[in-house]
Amino acid sequence: MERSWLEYKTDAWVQWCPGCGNFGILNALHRALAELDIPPEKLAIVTGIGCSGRTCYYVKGNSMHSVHGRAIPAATGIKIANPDLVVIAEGGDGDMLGIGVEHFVSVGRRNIDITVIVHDNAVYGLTKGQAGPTLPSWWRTKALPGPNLHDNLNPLLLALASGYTFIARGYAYHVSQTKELIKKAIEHKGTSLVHILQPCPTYNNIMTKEWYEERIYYLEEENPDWDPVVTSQDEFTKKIGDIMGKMVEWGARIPLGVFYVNIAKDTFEQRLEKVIADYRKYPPAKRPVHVNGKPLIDPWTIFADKVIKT
Ligand SMILES: Cc1ncc(C[n+]2csc(CCOP(=O)(O)OP(=O)(O)O)c2C)c(N)n1
Ligand code: SF4
Ligand SMILES: [Mg+2]
Repeated sequence: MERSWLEYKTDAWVQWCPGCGNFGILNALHRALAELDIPPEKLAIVTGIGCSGRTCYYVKGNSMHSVHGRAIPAATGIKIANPDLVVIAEGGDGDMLGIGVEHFVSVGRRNIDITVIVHDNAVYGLTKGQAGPTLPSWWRTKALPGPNLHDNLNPLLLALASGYTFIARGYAYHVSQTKELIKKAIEHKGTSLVHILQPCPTYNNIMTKEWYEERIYYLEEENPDWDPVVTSQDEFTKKIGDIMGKMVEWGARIPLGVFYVNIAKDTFEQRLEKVIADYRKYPPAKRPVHVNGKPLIDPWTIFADKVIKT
């Protein structure tokens, strides 16, 4: 029997402003999990801090509300400890691309099989609308005392340079298209990014629903031959110019869809298997710690040389 997305909904009161793009992202995630038939007990969702960070309370599964910018390292630890789980790290533009940007970069070098979802409203919503790392320079959203003096970074290019092997962009109010992107990202073996443009009607009075909807288009609709899949270094060299060309397109027109998929790289789990023979069978979370109640390891022997003898 097919699962209903309602199985992933919790009873928690959703504390977002009316009209917030986060509602669309949450619904897309619920529907993606249902369509992929992921049992809640097989899901681990880790969020950062921010309005977007509250998502972990609204999705049924194993969840962790981590520290600001630290969803990715927590998700990495969970995935390495138990590679049978579907692991999602989720947070805002400030969380993932500001305070947590070093983790956003480092996870790409590992190509660990987790999905990173960024809710990008270009502001720090929870703390009342300061400029986020994706707000263009000289723009002044309504809570700023003056124009933004920082340049904006490009999350897609940063992910590509960091080694992510799946990179997509969606739009929060297009629930079914965003659901499809999240499904593809979860199914991909390796580190995947779904960057989601998310209107914040309370603090971002420039990048509104109307503003986005005048600009967005889907790559495969305009380019029926669009093929973002790379299976070898040669194919990477051939295709990367077009892929990066689409990644930098931003302004009058903003492309959405899957930009890049690399299936030629080992995941971190595969790399671990090469050095730890029984890693798949006994990952850290499944290693036996006792036989008939008798610990296999005596903790006192581990710490023996640390114990101060009096
Ligand atoms: C270490 C630390 N520094 C600062 C804060 C304050 N803080 C909470 S959320 C946030 C930014 C949220 O912005 P974003 O990640 O874009 O999420 P949004 O609220 O827009 O979804 C900040 C600076 C914090 N909680 N912890
Ligand atoms: S402040 Fe913005 S991002 Fe936060 S809940 Fe309200 S509309 Fe959404
Ligand atoms: Mg934000």
